[in-house]
Amino acid sequence: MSQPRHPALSAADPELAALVGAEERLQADTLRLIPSENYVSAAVLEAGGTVLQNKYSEGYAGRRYYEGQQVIDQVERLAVGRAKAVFGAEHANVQPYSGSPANLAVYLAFAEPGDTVMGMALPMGGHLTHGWGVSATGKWFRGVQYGVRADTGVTDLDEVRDLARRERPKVIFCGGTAVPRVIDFPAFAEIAREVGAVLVADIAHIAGLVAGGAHPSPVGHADVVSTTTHKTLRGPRGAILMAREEHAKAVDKAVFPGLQGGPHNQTTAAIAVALHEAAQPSFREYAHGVVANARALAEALLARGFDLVSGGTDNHLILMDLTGKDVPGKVAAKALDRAGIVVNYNTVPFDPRKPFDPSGLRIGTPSLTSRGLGTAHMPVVAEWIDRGVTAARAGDEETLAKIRAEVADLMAAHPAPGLPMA
Ligand code: DSN
Repeated sequence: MSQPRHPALSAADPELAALVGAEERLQADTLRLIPSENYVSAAVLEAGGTVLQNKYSEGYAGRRYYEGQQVIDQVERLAVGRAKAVFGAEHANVQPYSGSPANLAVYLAFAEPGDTVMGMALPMGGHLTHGWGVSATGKWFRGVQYGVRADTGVTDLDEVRDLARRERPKVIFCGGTAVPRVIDFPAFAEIAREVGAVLVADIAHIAGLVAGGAHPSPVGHADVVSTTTHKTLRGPRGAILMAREEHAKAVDKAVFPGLQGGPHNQTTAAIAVALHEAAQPSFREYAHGVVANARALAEALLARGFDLVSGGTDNHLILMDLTGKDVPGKVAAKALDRAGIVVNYNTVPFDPRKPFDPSGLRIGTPSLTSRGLGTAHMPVVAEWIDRGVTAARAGDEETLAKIRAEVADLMAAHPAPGLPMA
């Protein structure tokens, strides 16, 4: 009998081991199009499962509140040094537990409760933590929100400037979770400078593209750069805050002791590994491949009569408006899931439907590019989506099952990093 993939776990807790195995099979067999997800390498997985997790290390390298930091200090210094090198940043903090705490730390560093803050509205493609009402950031601060133009689907920088002049926010966020176009960091920086605001570039979605030179960098334009590490950057679930040197102390104090306790050292190690991978020439190819695939997929979808917000994409993400297809986003997303194609149902700008039952689908190419799929595969992916959406409208489960088998065949030919081979 062959050795189980997780022998200790299988022996100690077969129930949980079976669930991990089931998730591995699901990730191996399906076409994962959620733009904020990816496959990490086996090396990143290993680093994240090490005994580094046994160690407490509140504080920063050389200034800890716990002894026994001979190794952890080196791990954190390595991760910080690599973050600074990959992004060209003056300062980096690798301790935020994830994107939301990282952004909360930014508020703690640069604003007082009740201050005005500005960000892109969530239904327009922003993020909860950019001052949206249901988030602590919209409850504890006065969030004013910009959007996109109805005619172009692109961020309206005139609106941003007018709003900033009128509202005088302390902090301006740019970036988001459903932004298919290049973010104009120099333009945002000019607006922030004019009104005396701190500019925060949230590059969680595009960090890997920035690292690989496939999207312009905010470094040198934004005062603070916030990113998660597990999306296009292909690292573990975590986050990094980067800043100009003048803001280094404020950012560090806000993360610890302002917001968090001990850093998750096993995650710091895995971030260091991911950054090492991101510094390799092959990662540049990966980042450009993600964008090339997204463009090819957008073109193939447009050719099939799909309506895409902003008319296409410049990055890893495509926002599909299904209004003209006469099928709600959620119905389509659930049908595609049954067909082995994993997507988000998502609001589109000015969506007449509710967020939990919106008009759109959000898809992206980071994961499929990690599996080695290229532009030649994108017409096939578009065809599956088209057939899946049509089947969703018709309630045609037979077609969904056929697509699922076709997807599984292609996935078997393109094993995912970090997962067992079939
Ligand atoms: N949940 C992330 C996403 O899917 O875009 C944002 O936090």
